[in-house]
Amino acid sequence: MSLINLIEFHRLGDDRGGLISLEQNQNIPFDIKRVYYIFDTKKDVARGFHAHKDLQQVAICIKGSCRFILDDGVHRESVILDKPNIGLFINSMMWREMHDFSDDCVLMVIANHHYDEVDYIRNYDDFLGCIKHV
Ligand code: T46
Repeated sequence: MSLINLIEFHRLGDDRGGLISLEQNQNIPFDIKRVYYIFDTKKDVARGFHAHKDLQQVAICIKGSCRFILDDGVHRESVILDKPNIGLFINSMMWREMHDFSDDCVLMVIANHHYDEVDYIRNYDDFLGCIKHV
């Protein structure tokens, strides 16, 4: 089974412009507790390099593009996000890296919990250790 789980959002725009609506437990598959966005990124500076013990998220590149790597400790897959109507579902216990940000990238992330540093696993070996104990 692929690690890349994409959600296609219905486009509600018309000849005045684009419009996409995100609703909890409708096209976003969880209760929405937090939204954050990453911008003013640098092309050669990668981000992420962590997993979350419990957090589920949907990442949407609402402008520009970036590349995600997802890694479940066994398989590693890559996907380019470059469409505002496509969301990448990122489950808990999934190592993620973000690379190749375009200059104009705006990456919006919807999360099912408030920010909690305790939920992060920021060391890859620790992540592998946790996977083995699941
Ligand atoms: C993720 C990927 C896709 C907060 O205080 N509140 C927040 O809601 C977030 C997301 C971050 N922060 C703080 C924690 C760090 O001191 O902002 C700083 C930068 O966060 P971090 O280095 O974790 O950022 P990224 O871009 O590596 O990862 C982020 C999310 O943190 C993470 O959950 O899955 O985007």
